[in-house]
Amino acid sequence: MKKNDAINAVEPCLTKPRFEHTLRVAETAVKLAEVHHVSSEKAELASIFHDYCKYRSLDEMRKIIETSYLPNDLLLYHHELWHGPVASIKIEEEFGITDDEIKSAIYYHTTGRANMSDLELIVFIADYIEPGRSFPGLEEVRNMAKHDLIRTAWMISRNTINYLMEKQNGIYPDTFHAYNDLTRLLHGGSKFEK
Ligand code: DGI
Ligand code: FE
Ligand code: FE
Repeated sequence: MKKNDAINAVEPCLTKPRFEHTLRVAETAVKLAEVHHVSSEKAELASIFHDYCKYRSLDEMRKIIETSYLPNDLLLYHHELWHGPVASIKIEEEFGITDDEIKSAIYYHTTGRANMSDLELIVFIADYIEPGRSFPGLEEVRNMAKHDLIRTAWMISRNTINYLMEKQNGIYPDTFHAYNDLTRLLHGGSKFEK
């Protein structure tokens, strides 16, 4: 699917600020893809669709989770976690996007998971560091993204878990799996367990 067709498909489904966020994520992801030698076409398409289902009704998303291969345990957690997995299904159904790398970068953009591909890392990171975001500590994460995708994703995972715990929110298992896996990659298995 061409970039402009994707943008035109997504725009009517999003609010203006969310659409602008989407364009900034795509731009950020393309830059990261170039630096880290990942397909910038895939990074761009995955980013354009990453929040495609953000405003689907909860009933529609619930039904899709119940009747597709998506794991039902998503329903036990905050509905904020549903839009990525649901979008990975919808883009295939509606636009014939079957590329598993693109689909899983969209699927896991909110939580991450263990064993993330470079494309998954890039969309996960771009969503967090795009230039419209601003909060303490973000500059450090932005600078790291130019050099080290693993360390950057680890910082994001750590920040997200800290934030969720502070708010006394539930934490989806993949969010922890991402953090643990990235910690092992950074520090090695044995050290991690000490
Ligand atoms: O869709 P965006 O707003 O661009 O960003 P996103 O899809 O990364 O995340 C949406 C929210 O989901 C964000 O506030 C953090 C939250 N989140 C991430 N992991 C978890 C989570 N919320 C819960 N309850 N549990 C998680 O594991
Ligand atoms: Fe999102
Ligand atoms: Fe987003």
